[in-house]
Amino acid sequence: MERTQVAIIGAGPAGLLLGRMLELAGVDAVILEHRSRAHVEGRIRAGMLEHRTARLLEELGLDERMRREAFVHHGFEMRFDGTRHRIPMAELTGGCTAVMYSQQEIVRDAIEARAASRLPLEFEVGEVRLDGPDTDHPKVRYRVADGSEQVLACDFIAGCDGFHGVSRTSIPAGVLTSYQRDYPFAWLGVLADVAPSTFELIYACHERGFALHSMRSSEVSRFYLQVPPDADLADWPDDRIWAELQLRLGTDGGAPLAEGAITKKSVTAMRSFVVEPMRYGRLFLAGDAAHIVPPTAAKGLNLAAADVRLLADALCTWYESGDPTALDAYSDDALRGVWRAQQFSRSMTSLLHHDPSDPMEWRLQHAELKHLCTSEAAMRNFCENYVGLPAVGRVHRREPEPT
Ligand code: RFL
Ligand code: PHB
Repeated sequence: MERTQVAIIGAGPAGLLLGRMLELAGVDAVILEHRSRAHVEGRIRAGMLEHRTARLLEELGLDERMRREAFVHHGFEMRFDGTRHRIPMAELTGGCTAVMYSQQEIVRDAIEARAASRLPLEFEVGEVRLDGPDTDHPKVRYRVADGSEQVLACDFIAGCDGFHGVSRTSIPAGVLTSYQRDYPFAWLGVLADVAPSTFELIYACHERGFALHSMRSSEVSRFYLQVPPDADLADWPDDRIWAELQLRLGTDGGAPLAEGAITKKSVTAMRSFVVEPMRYGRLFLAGDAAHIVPPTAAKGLNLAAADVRLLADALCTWYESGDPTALDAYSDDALRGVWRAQQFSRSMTSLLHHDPSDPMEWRLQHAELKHLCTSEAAMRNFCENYVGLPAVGRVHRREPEPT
């Protein structure tokens, strides 16, 4: 049987950033991931980092490529009724910016750093099972490539294995309360080999549905289109996607979007989901394992980073002093930020998406959009939520070895 201090399930952003924080504090951890490294590094997901998430990457020394390659945005644009409205986010929030650096790049940088530190990160493990998470001696059982079973004894388990992982579902029925809302929309996400037609993000509320123009680099654009939840990619050939983007993102007299080869398409369901508490004995849930937000406000990845910052602080405090207070407070502390982000993500989703079965909602959305784009107080309130909460939790550092 192997032993470690913290067994981390999942090598997404939550698991990898937690691993890095524990490394800096000198706490041992093993990360177990059931997919291959190529799969994890190639998964296209979120693209916008809040100020606090970008700062965390700096504190963790994972910012070298981000500093060179990311775009820093000071504002964004809202489009409706054929008109454009710039929201000067940084000006309204005391300088908070949004950093465009994709989740995939963060994952690559964190995996590379862990490999350089020669710390355990096992890919393609099978049949992960949690054994006694409510006892003082939890274990994780899993299968490795040759089919043999491994047992990892640990002090704590961090369930960072996303919405479909085993951690949350290992908790006995009745322990957790879950809250869920599904939306009558989905997002068709597209990557295209074309220079962005905008420097800042464009959010469009159109009667044919929401659209977003984002970007990944000076050569790659990212677009999203609201589609029905049962949308089939086969019904979305490239020319239909471009025609729809031109319509929804178009403005009166504005230049059309530059078009290019579409290299990836996928449909993502939209859901709000939270479980409480984010703990069961010595198992702590973090990131998508505990909560899902609809993607409109780009909070999913940022919440995952905020959770593990708190969790790492609490675990390191326990290892340094034996004090369990922060571990006991973890779930409540994390959930405060989660519910704040849930509320804003739902409200931004309702503001910008079009439900054709509800004409009254359409008029209400327009009243709110016009208010948002003309009242400084409304803009400031929106931006305060959009840029996210301040970081909570300390990044611990191992005492330097005496020389
Ligand atoms: P992740 O990224 O899902 O990572 C979990 C990891 O755990 C692994 N895993 C297991 N490992 C071992 N044993 C098991 N039994 C396991 N089961 C699962 C998985 O392979 C994976 O590597 O969760 P994490 O770390 O909490 O990070 C959260 C973010 O990934 C997520 O919130 C965002 O990506 C959400 N999201 C988006 N957020 C945004 O802010 N903006 C976006 O545009 C955006 N687009 C998206 C998204 C999520 C998507 N998913 C989940 C389908 C687009 C998609 C398609
Ligand atoms: C993205 O680039 O993936 C993105 C950006 C901003 C959002 C949502 C998604 O609000």
